[in-house]
Amino acid sequence: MEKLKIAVQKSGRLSEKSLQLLKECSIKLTNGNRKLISVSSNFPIEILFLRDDDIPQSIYDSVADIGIVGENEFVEKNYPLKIYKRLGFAKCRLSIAIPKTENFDSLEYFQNKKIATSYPFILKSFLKKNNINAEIHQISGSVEISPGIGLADGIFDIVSSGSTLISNGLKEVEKVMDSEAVFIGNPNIKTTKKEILEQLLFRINSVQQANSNKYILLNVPKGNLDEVIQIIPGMRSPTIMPLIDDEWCSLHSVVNEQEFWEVIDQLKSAGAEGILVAPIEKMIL
Ligand code: PRT
Ligand code: ZN
Repeated sequence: MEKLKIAVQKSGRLSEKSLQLLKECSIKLTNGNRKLISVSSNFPIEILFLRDDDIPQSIYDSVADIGIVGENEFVEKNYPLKIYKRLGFAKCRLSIAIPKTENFDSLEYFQNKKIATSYPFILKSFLKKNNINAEIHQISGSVEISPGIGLADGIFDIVSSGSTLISNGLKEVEKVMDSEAVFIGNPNIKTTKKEILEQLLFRINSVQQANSNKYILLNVPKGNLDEVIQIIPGMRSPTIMPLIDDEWCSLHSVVNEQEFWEVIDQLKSAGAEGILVAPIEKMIL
């Protein structure tokens, strides 16, 4: 039977979350110790473990059909591939930073300066768009030390908390792009594989929906029911169950994680008691 080949980072910041996502999609992988290839025993996919830098090309060369990479890597490599899904983890940004003692007014600062980076393509496009004529010095690791050792005037690199910049005496002066893990693939996957991909994307959507929502149960005085239903309408409408005390009833619904604390406060003010909140494993709309 045909299998969809998925390239996943072998080891690094994306690996664990990528495998966890597949697990949450109820996909069982046999070879857990991450050799080169792992096959699923209950879903028609094969996982190829690669360095993240190699994932876009492996898809372009049809070694894999789809893969999980940081958006930065996808944009940098610039292959004609497609983002099938944004995955919401490994969030970071790509920024330009300079020594903290320097004064910075505008991008003009970089005219005829030297910037070190591992992302020359993204930087070049950004500088061109802003009419800045700077020299790009491409290096593959420890970019943040280049200004300190006189190799460059500034750097263009991934920033997450910002602590690497601080510990190297640098300050972030321009954010160029945001990045997160993305599911990329060949835009022209053949039909049989496309069907598997669609099933997989359906599962990922259910997992993402479930992760961003909570199941909520609460007791409400019957007289306040209308008010409470306004606060949590539920997916279609909430479930109401009788309680032995017939002045009260129990209401079951779903709330979005983002609105969660605000909703809880409103429910308490509307007389709700005994509020229970539980995680949802899968959610199919
Ligand atoms: O071995 P392989 O080539 O597969 O891995 P890698 O070392 O190239 O990549 P890896 O595992 O470090 O990162 C994979 C992807 O995770 C990146 O392409 C980004 O999309 C994403 N990501 C998210 C990050 C970070 N956050 C991050 N903080 N990638 C790198 N960093 C580094 C950054 O380079 C800098 O040195 O962490 C430092 C900055 O962190 P802060 O918190 O100090 O700002
Ligand atoms: Zn890499």
